[in-house]
Amino acid sequence: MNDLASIAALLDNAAVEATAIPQLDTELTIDESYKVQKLLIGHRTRRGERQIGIKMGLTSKAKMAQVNVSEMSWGRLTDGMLIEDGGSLQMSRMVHPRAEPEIAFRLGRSLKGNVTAMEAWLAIEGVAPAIEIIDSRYKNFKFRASDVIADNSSSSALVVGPWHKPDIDFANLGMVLEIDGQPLAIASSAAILGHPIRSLVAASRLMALRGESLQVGDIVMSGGATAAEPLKVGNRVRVRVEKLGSACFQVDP
Ligand code: OOG
Ligand code: MG
Repeated sequence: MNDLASIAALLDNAAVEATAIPQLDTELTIDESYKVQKLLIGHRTRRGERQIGIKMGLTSKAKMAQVNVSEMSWGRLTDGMLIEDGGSLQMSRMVHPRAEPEIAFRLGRSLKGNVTAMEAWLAIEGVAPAIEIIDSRYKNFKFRASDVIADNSSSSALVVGPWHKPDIDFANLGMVLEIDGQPLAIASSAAILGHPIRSLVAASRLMALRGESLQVGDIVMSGGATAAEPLKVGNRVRVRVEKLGSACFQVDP
């Protein structure tokens, strides 16, 4: 199947029905994959969701190794994906969700194309500890770079903790992902491309390749610092980030 609109409809349906589909049978080009992603988000916006920013994918070695894909990518976030800090994720709406510890940025200025790390830093209005819940629509999280980009880079939900001014040095902060009080994944924010600011620089550059840019107020998730952990009903999930505090949610049926 290479009709991009049908692939988008298939992926949207898999997300709505919370049922996994096999990896796409044809390998799309990266350009086609981002076109599918855009069509896919169109299904969500027609249902009343609003885009609130983007998430970067595969910005750490641990993440690349876990899914065996080493091409950095991005996906779109909507208000329908937001879970309030301390809130709940509904398992019945998920296929096989996993949580990963991230650093989130909120922009006070727009960013477009190739920018320096300093320009990216000056655009940040807030930095926060965050958890991304990814939920690949593909069976067993098995995908190529093109498949996962078409599937909106596995975007499913996000929880953002307290916002801080960007004058906190976030280059090398300890990050812990806890499930039911157990620290399961531990890393430094430096695991994100050596410095999380590079993820924001890359976001601006990669979006420009698709004719898009970051707007004032956008949230950018910088990517998981560790491998993602699978979730079960009843789990209480928390990320703690040195100096930035924590964010948490629980998994309801
Ligand atoms: C792809 C999405 C990767 C991240 O933070 O690296 C991602 C996946 O692992 O399913 O969200
Ligand atoms: Mg992520």
